[in-house]
Amino acid sequence: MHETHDTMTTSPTRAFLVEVKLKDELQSDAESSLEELRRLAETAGMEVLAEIIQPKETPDPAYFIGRGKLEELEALVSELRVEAVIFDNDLTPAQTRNLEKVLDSVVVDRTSLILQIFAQRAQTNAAKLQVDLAQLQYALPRLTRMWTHLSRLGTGAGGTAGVAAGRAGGAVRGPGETQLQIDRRLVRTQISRVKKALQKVEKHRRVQRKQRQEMINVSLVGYTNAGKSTLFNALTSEDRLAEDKLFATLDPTTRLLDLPDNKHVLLSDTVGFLKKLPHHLVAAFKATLEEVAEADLLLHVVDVSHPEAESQIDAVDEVLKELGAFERPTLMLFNKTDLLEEEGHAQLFRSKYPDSLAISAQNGAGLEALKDLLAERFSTHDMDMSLALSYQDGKALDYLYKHGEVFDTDYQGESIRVKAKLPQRHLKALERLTTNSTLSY
Ligand SMILES: Nc1nc2c(ncn2[C@@H]2O[C@H](COP(=O)(O)OP(=O)(O)OP(=O)(O)O)[C@@H](O)[C@H]2O)c(=O)[nH]1
Ligand SMILES: [Mg+2]
Repeated sequence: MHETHDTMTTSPTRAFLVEVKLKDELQSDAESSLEELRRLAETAGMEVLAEIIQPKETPDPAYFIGRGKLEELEALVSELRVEAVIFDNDLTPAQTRNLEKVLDSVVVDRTSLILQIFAQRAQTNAAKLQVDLAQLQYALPRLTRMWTHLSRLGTGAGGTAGVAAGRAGGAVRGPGETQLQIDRRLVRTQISRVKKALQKVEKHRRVQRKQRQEMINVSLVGYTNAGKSTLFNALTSEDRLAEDKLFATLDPTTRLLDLPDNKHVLLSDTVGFLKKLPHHLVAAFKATLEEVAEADLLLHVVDVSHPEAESQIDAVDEVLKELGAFERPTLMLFNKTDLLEEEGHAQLFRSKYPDSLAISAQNGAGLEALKDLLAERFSTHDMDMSLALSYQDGKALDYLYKHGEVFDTDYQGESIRVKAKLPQRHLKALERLTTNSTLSY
């Protein structure tokens, strides 16, 4: 008995992948999207037995896939003893249910697969809360649609699909509707509870970030599996989880990075991005990705050996836009150059992005050049200035001593003449402290 249980939990779910290539989609895009779905399924711990692509003008309203193809699929699913059929396309709850009935298997779409992986991988309280929020928000409209669907069938919905089927329903305020209202209220209450808990986490992070604001902040961003954590480890001698799986990293981590000339910056490793990343998930992760929106510099890591490198860059840019971080200064890092057969390949990418470097996080190529570049970039951040400082703004002088270099002070009647140098990122704070003084650069 015990043994059976063990095998059941350790043997991976037997999965079958399906992609419906709609009329505007290129065959090559469909193929690479399916390949990514395979990696997602494997990341979720499944074993992918087979896959099919069906070209189809428009989706079938009831099953998404065409009826003929569905019959084929049904035979394969039973022959291969498939436990989960995964669609690369987003399915409506009704389509999911219809398919499950015909195929006698669990049916999952891309969005819920991604949510599932995030749920499996969330380690910290913050990540768990964010995934919870995304899952609840994903569920809420589905409850509504399920109700619409069931009420149209004239059954009293029992909250979960299929329950209470056959009961007389369809009344404006029938028992089914009440149940649905209860379900929705429960989900909404849970959403606001999770949001409150998240606000606390955010507050804590904000305090941490404030402490870090005195430093230069650099964030690693990029497509999942591009090599961000490997680079983070190589640069900071950290031992972060880096593995050949999608979404190895969910929580941002920040470490001090030593640069030449005794300079230091803070480096953050963040969650990887993906094409068609569920909107709820991006929204939920916005809080922990504030480092990205506020970074002094983004290091956009690209797996330049990947055939889809170009479109992965675009996908990352899309998410950055959604996070309000697209306008941040960005250095492109073309990684995994050790895997390239032709050197010219990385050069081609570099010529498109002048602000870029070719590196290999694995064998260390280009990392010294990267550190030099960062040191150089941030050394030009100091601003020379002279001030006629009013005595009321005495705090500004303390601030200059603390964060910059004061060359000269001359105490005069009404004010103090000060010559100083201050890193650019402190200028705003200084300006707030010098409302009664004259500041010139
Ligand atoms: N050959 C080669 N492999 C690399 C290089 N950098 C990273 N890898 C490999 O690529 C895989 C993904 O690396 P990670 O560092 O986990 O990637 P990531 O961008 O942090 O991924 P997520 O956290 O999932 O978004 C691992 O198997 C690494 O060993 C490189 O320069 N060359
Ligand atoms: Mg990572």
